[in-house]
Amino acid sequence: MTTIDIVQGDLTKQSVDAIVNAANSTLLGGGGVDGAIHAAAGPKLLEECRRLRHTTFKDGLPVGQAVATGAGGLPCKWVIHTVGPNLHRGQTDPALLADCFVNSLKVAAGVGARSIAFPAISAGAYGWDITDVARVATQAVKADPPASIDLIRFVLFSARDFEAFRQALA
Ligand code: AR6
Repeated sequence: MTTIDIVQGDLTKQSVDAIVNAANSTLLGGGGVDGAIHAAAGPKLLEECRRLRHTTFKDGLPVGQAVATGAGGLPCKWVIHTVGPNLHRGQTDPALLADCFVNSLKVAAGVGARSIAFPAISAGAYGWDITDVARVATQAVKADPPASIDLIRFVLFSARDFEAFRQALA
C-alpha cells in the first residue's frame, strides 16, 4: 500500500529517499524550488547535471520526462529532475504534467527509492493554476503507483497551495 500525504513546508528539508526537482530542460539550475535544491545540495549536484547534459541529454531533458541524480549535501539520497509544461510557452496539455509525476515515480522506483516528495510542479514560474496542478498531480500518483514506493508526499510552500492539494486529495 502506498501512502499519499501532504505537508506545508520546504521540500529540501524532507526526510525521504528522493525529492523531485521542478527543473527546466537545461538541467543547469534556475529559480524557485530548483534554485533552493541546488543551493542546499551544493556543487556536486550541478556537476552531475552537467555530466547528464554531456551524455544522455545533450539536447536537454524533454518536458514530462524524469532523470535521477545523487543529492549532494541534501538529506535525501536522490534528486529526480523533471520538467513541467510551461503555460507561458503554450504548454497547456495536462497529460504532460501528469507525465512528470508518473515518470518521476518510475525513475524513483528504478533507483530503489521507497519514499518520494514532490513540489507543485509548474505552479510557479511556469504559470499553471494551483488547482489544476493539484488535480492532475493527485490523480496521476493515485492511478497506478509502483508497488515498491511506500510514501508519496506533496510538499507545498504556501497555505493556499496546501489547501488546494488537501481538497484535491479529499
Ligand atoms: N519547497 C517547496 N516548494 C517550493 C520551494 C521549496 N523550497 N520553493 C518554491 N516552491 P517553481 P515551475 C514552490 O517556479 O513552475 C525554475 O526557475 C513554489 O511556490 O519552482 O515548475 C526552474 O529552473 C511553486 O508552488 O517551478 C524552471 O525554469 C512550486 O514550488 C522553472 O522555475 C513550483 O514553482 C520551473 O517552474
